[in-house]
Amino acid sequence: MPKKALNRCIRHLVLSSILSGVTVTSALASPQIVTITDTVDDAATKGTSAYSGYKNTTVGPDGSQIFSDTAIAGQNWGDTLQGSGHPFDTSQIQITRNNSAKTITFDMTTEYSGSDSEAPAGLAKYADLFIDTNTPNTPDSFNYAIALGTQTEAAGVYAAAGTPTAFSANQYDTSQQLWGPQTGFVYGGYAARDSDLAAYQTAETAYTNYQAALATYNTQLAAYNSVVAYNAAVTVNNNNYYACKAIHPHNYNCGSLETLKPLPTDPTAPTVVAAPAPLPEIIPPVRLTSGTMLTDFTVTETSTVVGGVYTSGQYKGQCIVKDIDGNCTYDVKVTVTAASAADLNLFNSFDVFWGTADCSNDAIWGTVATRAVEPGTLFILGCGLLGLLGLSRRRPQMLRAAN
Ligand SMILES: [Ca+2]
Ligand SMILES: [Ca+2]
Ligand SMILES: [Ca+2]
Repeated sequence: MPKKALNRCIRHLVLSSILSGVTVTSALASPQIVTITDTVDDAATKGTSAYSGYKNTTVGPDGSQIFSDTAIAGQNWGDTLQGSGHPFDTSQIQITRNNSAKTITFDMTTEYSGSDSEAPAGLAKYADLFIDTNTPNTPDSFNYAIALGTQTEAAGVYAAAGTPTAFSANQYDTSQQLWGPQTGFVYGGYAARDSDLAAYQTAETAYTNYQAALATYNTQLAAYNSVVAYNAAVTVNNNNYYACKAIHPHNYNCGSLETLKPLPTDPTAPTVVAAPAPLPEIIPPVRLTSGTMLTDFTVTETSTVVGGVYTSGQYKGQCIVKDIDGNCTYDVKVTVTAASAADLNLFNSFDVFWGTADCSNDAIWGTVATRAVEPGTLFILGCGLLGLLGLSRRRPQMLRAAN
């Protein structure tokens, strides 16, 4: 190692770079974990029409009540569509990026077992995962998908073909496409963030109040204008009466004076409130049907019962841990293994959507940022180690000089 380079590194704040190196070392060695909690609602749909009759007091693992919102006329919104025997609640996705193992895993905590027992048996499976690296803070379009292998496409990471790089509507199936024709089922027809729904509801309430105030104002204004018009006619009549009397003071029919009506308060127009902007909602993609599989990744999916199952006795096969509704909880673990750690940089910043099942009965979406290994930090790490080496070599020399 040239002495010049060593001195240059020592000049680069040896102590602080050692500290940085320690941080980078731990970042490299320990996995990075991001947890998305469920803050997305579904709109209940049955057949081809919005469904408002679905009510349920079931509480899922995340304490969510079911479809109590009515933000959009004719649609009921809520976290989860689930009823007795059909638990679908998903509470979180935990994403773990492990650069040294070259893996990124998606752990979904859900009550859904992965295969609905309703007819046609086993039709509903775990949904595919949809990824977007273009607009990681907005639930909109998706340019990558992780097929779990239980839907149409084989397990793998897929990229949208062509430009702009986002899957087009015919490259995946939505919950509406799959379940719309089957009128007997309730499914998630749309999905939106709770925050967007809340903002929409606030704007909708303000607009509704404005419309009511405007109707009241228009009624009051019509009454006011009616009195103004009446009094104007009375004034004309009375002026004619006085003019007549000036010419014919006696014994001439000049008609009679009329009485002015009291003028009501001049109404004030309400401040204009615009109609709410359309709710930023998406039709949930649930089943990838085409795309380009990326050969640098392999995908595996496992589903395990959280807390395990009884292996013997009268409860053999049943889950040991149940929630207050008697439902089991599953950890659906999707592991993406990359050919190289650099391939994982695809997942530096993205948003992810999961519809739980291909009926999107519980939509979950969130933004994820994981750290890449940057050459700059490696330089600092190298400097830190080099600095340590330099110090250990120099100390004896300094001691000798002192002697
Ligand atoms: Ca949800
Ligand atoms: Ca949920
Ligand atoms: Ca997006």
